Amino acid sequence: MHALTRSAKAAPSFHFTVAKAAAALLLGAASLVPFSALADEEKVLNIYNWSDYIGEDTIANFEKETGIKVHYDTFDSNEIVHAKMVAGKTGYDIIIPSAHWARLEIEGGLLAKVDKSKLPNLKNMDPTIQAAIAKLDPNNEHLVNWLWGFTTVGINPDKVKKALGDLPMPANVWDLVFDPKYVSRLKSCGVSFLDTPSEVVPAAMLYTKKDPFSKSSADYQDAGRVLKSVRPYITLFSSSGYINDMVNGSICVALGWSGDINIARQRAIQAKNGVNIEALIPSTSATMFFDTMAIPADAGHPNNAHLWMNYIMRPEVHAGLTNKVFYANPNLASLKFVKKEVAENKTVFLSDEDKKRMVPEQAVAADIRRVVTRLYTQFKTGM
Ligand code: N2P
Repeated sequence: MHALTRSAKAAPSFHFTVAKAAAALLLGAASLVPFSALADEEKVLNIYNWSDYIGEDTIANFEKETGIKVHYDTFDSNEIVHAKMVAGKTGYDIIIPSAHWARLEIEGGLLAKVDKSKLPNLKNMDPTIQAAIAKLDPNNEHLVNWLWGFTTVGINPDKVKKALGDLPMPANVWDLVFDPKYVSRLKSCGVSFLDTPSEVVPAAMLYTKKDPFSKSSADYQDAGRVLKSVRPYITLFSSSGYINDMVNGSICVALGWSGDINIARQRAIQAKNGVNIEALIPSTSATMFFDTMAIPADAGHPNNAHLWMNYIMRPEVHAGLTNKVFYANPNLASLKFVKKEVAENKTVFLSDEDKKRMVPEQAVAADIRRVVTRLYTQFKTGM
């Protein structure tokens, strides 16, 4: 629905630009007019981002400064963005998929290369993170990191301890969501799983000590068994609403994303409702994601998209994202603008030691994506 609205809005600007280019050609002036001048864009920018994933005044400040009107839509899984990108004509100028999904879009020719001459603030980016993303986007030609984090378990420790009774907290936090011994007890206080195959299945793969992005379909069988064994105890599938469900106490355990769980924690603190929430760092392993800004190849406002990317990479703007949503940013120069309690939160900026145990998310080919989706659907529908 959103995409349709957006396409309809974006269409005139595209035709406008084409019409201008055609007029310039007719005048025989094309060779004299640089493309950037031809692409004198209407002051609009269409952004498609994850929900709960932006700073307090990130958009308002950009609009004020540039006079560009931002249209902002949200999603809560890579699968949704990818399906829209494959269908084409999304109408978006900036999308923010995880790098491993963006990789598939790069391979499909669906993303434009960034013009680095328009992105001087790239100098602020952490070379280690740039290098990690370059494994999926050689030379960082298409993607600019927005934020990064990891998939993990969030708990309400008071409710969890009460529900577990005589069973002590497990050493491996993943037992709380993948071992029926624990999950069956936690059902009474509410257990939530992310509603997305590409996050839940790799977590279950790690639990069975398999490569979470294995290319061999046989490797997925154990994960399927684990998921099936806990299905009766899951009370909610959610990739965004679970934040508030943690805050209001209707779930006590979530397989979720690090920052989202910290957002829930912050909201409960602000609400002073007596609900404690903790993001856990698995002592075993977890998948780690890099969500990245990218410009669809058919974007109607690529200049505005570059202005946005460069704006985000300003130290205080990037810090503003982290301060609000508790995901780490890749901007070394921003760290002095990150609030002390956020900078010191080890579930936001992981220690090097914790980071070493995490597995960066990888792109998998279509046949494996089908295996993952089938397995997840069977799990969710209880087949
Ligand atoms: C934002 C969740 C983004 C993390 N709510 C998943 N890439």
